[in-house]
Amino acid sequence: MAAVDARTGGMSMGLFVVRHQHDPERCPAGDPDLGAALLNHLSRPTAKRQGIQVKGEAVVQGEHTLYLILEAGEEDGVRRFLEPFAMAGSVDVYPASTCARVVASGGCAAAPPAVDGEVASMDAEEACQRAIEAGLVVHRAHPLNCETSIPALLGGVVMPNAHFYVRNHFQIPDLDPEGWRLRVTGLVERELSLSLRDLHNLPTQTVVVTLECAGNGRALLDPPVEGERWGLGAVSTAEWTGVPLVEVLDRAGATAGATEVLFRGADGGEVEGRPGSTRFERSLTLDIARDAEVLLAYTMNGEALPVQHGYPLRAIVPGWYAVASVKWLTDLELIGIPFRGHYQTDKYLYEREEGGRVVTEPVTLQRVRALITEPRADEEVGPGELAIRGVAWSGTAPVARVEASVAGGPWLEARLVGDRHRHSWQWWELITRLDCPGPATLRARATDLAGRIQPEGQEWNRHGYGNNAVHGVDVVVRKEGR
Ligand SMILES: Nc1nc2c(c(=O)[nH]1)N[C@H]1C(S)=C(S)[C@@H](COP(=O)(O)O)O[C@H]1N2
Ligand SMILES: [Mo]
Repeated sequence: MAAVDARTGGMSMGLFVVRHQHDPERCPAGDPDLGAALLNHLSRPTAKRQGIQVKGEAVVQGEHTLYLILEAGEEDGVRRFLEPFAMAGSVDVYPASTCARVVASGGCAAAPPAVDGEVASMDAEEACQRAIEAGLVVHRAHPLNCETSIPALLGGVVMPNAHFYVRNHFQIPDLDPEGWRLRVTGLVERELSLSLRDLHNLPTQTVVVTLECAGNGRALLDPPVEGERWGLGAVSTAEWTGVPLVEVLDRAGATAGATEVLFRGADGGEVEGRPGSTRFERSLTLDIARDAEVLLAYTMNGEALPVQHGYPLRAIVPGWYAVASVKWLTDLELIGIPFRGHYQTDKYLYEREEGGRVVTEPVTLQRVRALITEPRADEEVGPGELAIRGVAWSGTAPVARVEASVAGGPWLEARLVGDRHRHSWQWWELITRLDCPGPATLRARATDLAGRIQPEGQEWNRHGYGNNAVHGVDVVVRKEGR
């Protein structure tokens, strides 16, 4: 029996590897008519009519052996489709999977992290497969964590949703939009329970905001630190639409004792050092939440928020490291004491030693940073004119200046390109020259209007947050006339 996928209402498709072998004396490919008939039988439209998708086929040279990769609803259908091959020789059918699915289904020893309570979770294998197909660099399949590849940053103002980096602490919850509500509780005059439709009927706002994971650049730290091994692609920009948080807060009415708003996600599970199950939760003081113009977003780049980015609703906290932008929101709770949850006080702190003492400071605004997206690392360039391009952003203040340096030369001011959005990265370019053949390093650094500038070297901290050291890209200059 074919399985019916509850979510799509359609048939769930399985992957099969097929091996067909025949006697060299009875090779059907040697008979022009039979060969042509088999080719036609394998044609994609013919296969499709039988509910089969041919994903790949190859003949092992000199072995009279054919391998097929097929997608189909059921094994019996595959066997029926292969009858012409069965008449010519043997047919073996193997139910199969993809590498992404095997890894994501827990090929690794660890049990999959739980989703809190009775919340259904999205098919982890599917999420991972999609990320790979979109060209994201997967760091962990379960829960899914993947970054944007730097070359993919090239071009547009925003990142297409499929290329936007994904950072999850738990399994992706799959929330039913019908039953879903945003509850507003705690120190409020009126408790609220808002459906998606209620939210759609509230005033809307659209903003272009860059999200960056506080761990972006962690993999470059020396000595290495624990945590997801992010290169420099745990950053992306999108246009978000939703309801300003203040609209909801004003309707609920904060009572006199309320000082913070707690954002609770639907996802959760076990975390080290905390009993029971922990939800993904973060708070902001009410003052900061109002000043930062927090958005409750349900649209990303004009599309419904994708599941992995927080469907049906997420917070967007402009300018802050993205840990503050809680996905899969279920509750806003107004509280009167500082929140001390795991992701607020155990993690997301800059922690370093100063004079034999451990000092900590919470991770808040994105530090100023420029990335070079063009040329790419190890690319062959020139000699002659050279265009260096990239993005730059800062949570503290708008980007004032980007400078680039070529092969150890002086800092040259780059041109800022395109529209300015307060909380979006800024494109920049510098047209210069690079004439001397051989290896060369390109570097770029940004300064913001608050006068903050990127450090030359890393500022190491125990969890590897906020590493905004100057980005360098090594290229090779070709010899003249090649
Ligand atoms: N509910 C929930 N919200 C979350 C997280 C999470 O694991 N669960 N991860 C946070 C972190 S650390 C980052 S960097 C961003 C990533 O957002 P994205 O996956 O849409 O890129 O979501 C934030 N919001
Ligand atoms: Mo993050």
